[in-house]
Amino acid sequence: MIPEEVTNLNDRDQRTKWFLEDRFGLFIHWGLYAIPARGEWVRSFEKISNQEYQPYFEEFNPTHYNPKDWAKVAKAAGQKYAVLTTKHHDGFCLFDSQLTDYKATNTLAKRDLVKEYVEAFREEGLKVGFYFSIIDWYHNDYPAFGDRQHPMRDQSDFKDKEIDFDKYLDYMHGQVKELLTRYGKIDIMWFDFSYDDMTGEKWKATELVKMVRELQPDIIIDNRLGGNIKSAQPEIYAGDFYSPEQIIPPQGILNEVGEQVPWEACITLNDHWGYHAKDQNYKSAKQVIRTLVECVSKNGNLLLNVGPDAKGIIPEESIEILAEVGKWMDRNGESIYGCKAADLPKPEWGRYTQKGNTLYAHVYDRGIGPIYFAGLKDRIKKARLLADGSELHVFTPWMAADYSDAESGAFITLSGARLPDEKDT
Ligand code: JFZ
Repeated sequence: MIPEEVTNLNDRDQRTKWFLEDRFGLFIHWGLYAIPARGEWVRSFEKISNQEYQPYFEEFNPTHYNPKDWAKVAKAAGQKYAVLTTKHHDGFCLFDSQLTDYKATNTLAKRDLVKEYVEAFREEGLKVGFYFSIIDWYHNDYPAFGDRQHPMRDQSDFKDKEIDFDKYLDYMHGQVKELLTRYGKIDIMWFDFSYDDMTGEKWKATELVKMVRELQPDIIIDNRLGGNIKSAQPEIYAGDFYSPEQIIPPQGILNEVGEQVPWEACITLNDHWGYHAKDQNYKSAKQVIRTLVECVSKNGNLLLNVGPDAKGIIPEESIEILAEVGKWMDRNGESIYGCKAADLPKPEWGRYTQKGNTLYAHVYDRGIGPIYFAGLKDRIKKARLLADGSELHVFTPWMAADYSDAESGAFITLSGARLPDEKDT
């Protein structure tokens, strides 16, 4: 019998099955902060008071918001799910919450932007996730951060103020209930985030997660409510997947008894989550593809971020990168979807992913041609170039006995194959 307050890992395996097959999703950071255009932390970093932030609320008017376009971009990139910031740390709600006036409905947008997002992405056949900040710089009963280098909000908003944190928790739980009752089936709940002693039961996390599971039995939840997802008996609020940020865990994620923990790396395309007008430090499509391959080669997912601008448009640079990634996915997606780590050491020339008996070799360093497959002598039935299905020659050189591990290895020759230019792959 598994105690009620502990995650049943078999249930978690069931819940995360689709997620670990889909492998690639779109993260969308969008809110009032798109107007100052210096990233979603601008309020905190620049110590902007509620009053000084207010004009952004008053002018917010995303005339070009058309989530059908976003969904098409994601779909063409080969992404299978998306996660949208329904509320970020600044407290502004893209949805029509009945618990606050600080919401899109009361801006010039005059409507529930989350609803349109859900409908558009569903229509393209993508799974739908909600990012929801448990930190709230706007709510009167949310505590200030103390003397941090980056205070969560301007301390002047707080002078001599008593807060009633339970009131905030009611509000926060109430909004989660709204999000999970009004938009049909929701696939991912992405809470963000616990810090210091603000973690776990401080959020009444057991109660919160029980409600979430009651409302959406199949939903998967990230690990940012706290708890220890790597425990052999994780708290029920420890979540279904680990959420490394801007890094790829070098060995994937195992729990303390050596079992795989589902994980998803979230990564920005430039150096900000929210729209930043001047940040041009974009990753190339090639880097993104390699990042995705690396995640899958370590049993993880990639949630790749875009930050639409104040009009609701995804930056052109991001769209171009995603389109390029999509071209690769179109021919090579088979080596991503439903794939996992191979039970072989990482090869010198690149990475492996694997699905059943099929091994996918992602070759980054072609050397002079023949690629060596350690340990696979007599185990390779045939070899094909995934991009065009053409035949590749498998061989063991006649002087194989001269190589130290020649007994166990095989070569596949790439000469004659129609390969992309090496600098593009
Ligand atoms: C959080 C947010 O603050 C950020 O704006 C963005 O939404 C990102 C996806 O998530 O950033 C974090 C959260 C947690 C840690 C670091 C950055 N952490 O625990 O180290």
